[in-house]
Order: sequence, then C-alpha cells, then structure tokens
Amino acid sequence: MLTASHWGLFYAKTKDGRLVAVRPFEGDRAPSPNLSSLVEHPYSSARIQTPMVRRSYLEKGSASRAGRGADEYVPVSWDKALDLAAGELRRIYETYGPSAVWGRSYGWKSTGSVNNAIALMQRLLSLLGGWVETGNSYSTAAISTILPYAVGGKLFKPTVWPVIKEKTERIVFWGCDPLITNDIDWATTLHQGIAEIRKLKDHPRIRTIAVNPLRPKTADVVGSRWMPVRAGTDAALMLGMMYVLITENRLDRAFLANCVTGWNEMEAYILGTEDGVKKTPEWAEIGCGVPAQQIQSFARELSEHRSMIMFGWGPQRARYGEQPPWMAVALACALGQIGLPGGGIGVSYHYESGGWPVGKGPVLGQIPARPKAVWQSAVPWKGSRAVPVARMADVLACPGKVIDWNGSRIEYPDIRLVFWSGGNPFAHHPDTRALEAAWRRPETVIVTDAFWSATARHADIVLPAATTLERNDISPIGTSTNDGIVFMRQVINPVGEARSDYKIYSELAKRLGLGDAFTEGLDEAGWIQRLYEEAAAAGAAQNAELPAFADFVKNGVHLYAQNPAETRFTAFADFRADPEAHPLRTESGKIVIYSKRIEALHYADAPAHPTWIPPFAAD
Ligand SMILES: Nc1nc2c(c(=O)[nH]1)N[C@H]1C(S)=C(S)[C@@H](COP(=O)(O)OP(=O)(O)OC[C@H]3O[C@@H](n4cnc5c(=O)[nH]c(N)nc54)[C@H](O)[C@@H]3O)O[C@H]1N2
Ligand SMILES: Nc1nc2c(c(=O)[nH]1)N[C@H]1C(S)=C(S)[C@@H](COP(=O)(O)OP(=O)(O)OC[C@H]3O[C@@H](n4cnc5c(=O)[nH]c(N)nc54)[C@H](O)[C@@H]3O)O[C@H]1N2
Ligand SMILES: [Mo]
Repeated sequence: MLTASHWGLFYAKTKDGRLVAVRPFEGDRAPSPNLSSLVEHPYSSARIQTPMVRRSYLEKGSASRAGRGADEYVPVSWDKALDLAAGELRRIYETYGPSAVWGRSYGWKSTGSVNNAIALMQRLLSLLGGWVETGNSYSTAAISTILPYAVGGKLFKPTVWPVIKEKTERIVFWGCDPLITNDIDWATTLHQGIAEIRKLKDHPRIRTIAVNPLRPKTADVVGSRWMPVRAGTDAALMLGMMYVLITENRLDRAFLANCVTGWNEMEAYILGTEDGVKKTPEWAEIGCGVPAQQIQSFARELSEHRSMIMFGWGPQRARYGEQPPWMAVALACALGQIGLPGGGIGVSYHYESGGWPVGKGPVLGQIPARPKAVWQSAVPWKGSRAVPVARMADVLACPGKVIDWNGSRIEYPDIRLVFWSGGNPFAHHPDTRALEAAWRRPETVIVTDAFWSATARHADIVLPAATTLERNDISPIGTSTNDGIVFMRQVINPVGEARSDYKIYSELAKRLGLGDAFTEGLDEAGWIQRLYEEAAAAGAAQNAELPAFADFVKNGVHLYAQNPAETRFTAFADFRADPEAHPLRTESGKIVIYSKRIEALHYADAPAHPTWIPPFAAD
C-alpha cells in the first residue's frame, strides 16, 4: 500500500493487521534513512492509548492548574473527554471571547491535507469566532522580516539547479547543511534537492565551501572545504570580505548604481568613515576567528568565479538574526553576480528541494482552516489581533504588555484557553522553564497528539490522535516544487482508542452545535475527493489535466510533467536586465542596503544598514 510521510512516499507491508515493513517509492531520488523507523512508530510505548484527563483537573477544574506537568493522568471515555473539552470551549468563548484563545498550534503535525491537525483545530475555532493570530515562525523569523526590506519578498525563489549545474563555479553552503535538512518536507518529497547536492561531489567544475561553526555532513559527503566561523559572527566575516572587494577594486560599480540603493552608506561603514573602524580582514579575524589571509583569499576566489551563496537559516535563528542574511545580500551585491545565471544568493536550497524546477500542475489545497464564524461573541476583543509567535510564553505570562513589533505597537491579549494539535511547544519554544511557568496561567489546556509529547504531559485534557498510517488522506508532493499528488492509503487500524483528528474535531463540533458547519456534510473520504476535484478543476483551467478520481485512487499517485520555462529560471534576471521595468517591491524598487524605513523605526537593535553587532553585546 502506497502512502506518504514528511520523509517521502513509501509502500507499507502488513501481516495480520500489523505493519511489518516499508519500502521507498521508486520515484524517490534519495530515499530517507529515517523511513525504516516508521515500522516501529505506531507501536511506540509513548502512544497515547485512550483519552486522558489530569487527575486534579478532573476534581477541581482550572483551580488545579499549578499541577500541570506534575499530576498523573486518569483514563476516561471518549464521551467524557469530548464533553469536558466542548464544555470548556463553550465557557471560555462565552465568558472571555475569542481573544482569550491561543489557537496557533504551531507544529509539524503529519502529512495529509484532510487530517491536518492544525487546520482542523483552527477550523473549529474559526466557527467559534476566531483566536489570536500570530506572525513569523520559529523557522525564519529574522530572515523573513528583513528580506522584504532588502529585496521586496520573503524567501524568494532561487535560481534552479539545471542553471547552477551549467554555470556555477563556486557554491558556498553558508550556515546550512542541506543533505540533512532536505530530508523532510512539510508535505512529502521526492528528495530531488539531496540527489542534486550529492552529484556535486563529482562535478568537473563546481567547488564547494561550507561556512559553519560545525563541520556539516554535506561538506563530508560532497567534499567541501570547511571554513569554521564562530557562531553568531558571520556578519564580521562578510564585512572583512567586502573590505577586500572594495579596496581591490573588484566591485561591479554599474550593477551597484543600477540595482542597489544605499551602497554608499554601506561602503562608508566598511571603510570606517562612518564609525572610524576599518572593517579589514584583520579586524574581522578578531570577531569571527577566520584567519585574515583566508578571508582575503575567499573574497578573491568568489569574485573571480561564478559564485552562488546558498544561505541557510541557522545564522538567523539568533539574537540580531536580521544581520547575517542582510549582510549576505550586501556581500552578494559586492560580488555583483545577482541576476546572472548561476551567481548571486539563494536562501532555500537547503529546504524542501528548493531550486528544483516547479512542476506543471495544480496545487492541491487543504481543508479550509478559516471558515466564516458562526458564533458571534458578545465580549469585546481585548489586545491585539496578532502577536509574534515566538513570544508565546511571554503572551501567556503577561496579558496587557505592550511591545514593538516591526513598526507597530501591539498589546498582548489575555489568554485563558490553550488548544494544541500536532505541535510540541515544550520542545520547540526557547526557554522551557519560562514556558513552564507561563503555561500554568491559562485556565484550560487541551492537546491532541498521537504520543505523550512533553506538551501532552502538560495538558489538562489529552485526546489520542491516529497516526497517518491509521487513516486515509491525500497530499501534495513537494511543497516548494509541486511534483504531484499522492493518495495516502490507510495501512493499519488505529492503535488503542486513537481516532483521526477529523473524527475528533467533527465530534467536538457536533457537541457545540456546529457539526454541519464543520463537516459540510462530508466524511474524510468525501473531503479527500472534494480536494482532488477542486485541484482537477484548477488543472483543467491551466492545461494540466488530472486523471479521474477513481483512477487516481487506484494508481495511488499522480506526478506532474516538468514545466520547460521553470528549468531555466534565474532569480533576479529580469530585474538586473532592466530594473526600471521590473522593480522589486522595496522602498526604492531596488535592492536596499540602507533602509530609510528601518531608520525611521529608531530601533536600537535594528540599524539602517547591515551591521556587525557582537553576540550578547546588550548583556
Ligand atoms: N532549540 C531549538 N528549538 C527549535 C528549533 C531549533 O533548531 N532549536 N527549530 C524550530 C523550528 S524551525 C521548528 S519548525 C519547530 C518544530 O517544532 P514542532 O513542529 O512543534 O516539532 P514536532 O516534534 O514536529 O511536533 C509535532 C507534534 O505533532 C504530533 N503529531 C504528528 N502527527 C500528528 C497527527 O496526525 N495528529 C496530531 N494531533 N498530532 C500529530 C507529533 O507527535 C509531535 O508531538 O521547532 C523550533 N524550535
Ligand atoms: N532532517 C531534518 N530536516 C529538517 C528538519 C528536521 O527537524 N530534521 N526541520 C526542517 C525545518 S522545520 C526547518 S525550519 C529547516 C531548518 O533549516 P536550517 O535553519 O538551515 O537548519 P539548522 O540545522 O537549524 O541550521 C543550519 C546550519 O547552521 C549552522 N549554524 C548555526 N549557527 C550558525 C552561525 O552563527 N553561523 C553559521 N555560518 N552557521 C551556523 C548549524 O551548524 C547548521 O549546520 O530544516 C528543515 N529540515
Ligand atoms: Mo521550521
């Protein structure tokens, strides 16, 4: 039976109703070593077998919240657990309104567009009137905030691998380890990115360099030169490189004049006329630990060859995380190859096979998470509508607090109910102790998960979810690459009393009088077919016919053809050729290295041009 996971498509073999073996899909270009673990996954001793309620919550309700994380759990029937959860949802929405509900439910859930645990939970909360929305992510908070100022978009589409293979001479794996991180996809994957990167090992022309405090696996496999840099100091290294490019007259002045605004201010900063400090390679060495001579020869090497900086997200997941990616854009401007085939910078080669040409076909949708509200709250909204996601613990702890957020001032709402499905904040949120303290403030915490995650162990009501192997579903293949659609066939019966998220949320909706609004009269099979038919209609309109639904289900998978135009894509090529005709969506229409918009914010920790700020300078 063919199905799919974050680690790729695979065939599952069962014996006497038990999963006994998995085999990767033949179209997978670099099957994941992690696939084989899926045989043990559903039978883990950490499975939640039945609905559970924290003992003192059962006795004293929210007055017992100090016991979260310490109390034992009592098994209860599904009816009892769902009645409790529905009752709390009703009470919180009626007493405090939707601004008291934390419904972001950040997390990677499992593959599947109907049983998307987060979408289903939010679908129910939307019908109840909404919840506090969030901005940013744990993945790319700093880079996705700064790039719109710098290049007018977030994680812009990179130059494709066929162009790289033809033109590029140097690839820098800067703060990334793509052979590791391309292993998974938000939906599922054919692993083209890993296959392309592995092939670099034997490429006759392309040499690779890894800039990383740790020696990445990619460097070992591909044979990259490793340039260790102190963590958090990439900006200093890049400044030293730009000093070399400027003083050795290696800049493409015409490109800088046509395509960049703010370069003069940047150059003044690098040469020391702004702050009296020349950002020489010797100066950079003190900050970043790379010997000055290496900084010099690295800058020369990149400028003398067609060079692509493949920038990862490790360097930006830190304090002052805006600076390394913005500095990398500045460095790419100084190298002058942005918009040339195989040159410049890309920020998603390490993720979801970024750089693989996008397939020709419709994008399969998911069950809608934001239907129109049915309940209208009489309680006025308190605080801001949205907050930065990584402030979650702070929001729980400090209702009413006012903070600055990328040009706006926001006020934290007063959260009374936390509902989480398909995520594990006790693993993913920074400063777990602060989270644990804040987590005791809301009146009720409900979690659905298949496993006793750390978060499930800090919940009041725990609802056991089925894994992907225990229900039918459908999924797009390749979130960034749009390679096709796969039918995810149920392989085994749910373990214990687990139920699919779709069943869990349909039942909760029914108890709140929202059953029909939630299901729209469809069961899981009905939604799978609806999503497919919607994609088929979109496909017909763009000259990419899908097979009939019955044929698709029988076959299990439908892969899209390549789109020839996509195989020649070079990022920023149009812009470089004619910046007036193809302006970027930035304040100047060009690449912004000195931002008047950022200057106008007057943030002490966000200067108007990329700047070296030593780690923990503020402490
Ligand atoms: N220290 C540190 N922290 C980090 C990061 C880091 O690099 N270092 N990285 C950050 C990043 S980029 C991210 S994206 C986050 C990731 O953080 P998360 O996405 O929260 O991490 P996961 O472990 O994938 O959590 C998914 C949860 O969903 C559950 N689940 C799976 N399938 C289903 C299902 O069908 N139904 C239900 N109800 N539950 C299901 C799983 O059992 C698991 O508990 O972590 C962030 N935090
Ligand atoms: N196998 C696997 N793949 C994944 C995930 C997973 O959990 N497992 N998670 C997925 C998700 S949700 C995301 S957001 C992406 C994350 O993708 P990334 O953020 O790119 O991955 P990380 O491993 O956090 O960091 C990449 C590299 O940055 C390096 N690094 C850290 N600090 C610095 C620094 O200051 N300077 C430099 N130069 N390098 C530094 C690290 O050593 C690491 O090798 O990965 C995705 N892919
Ligand atoms: Mo992430």
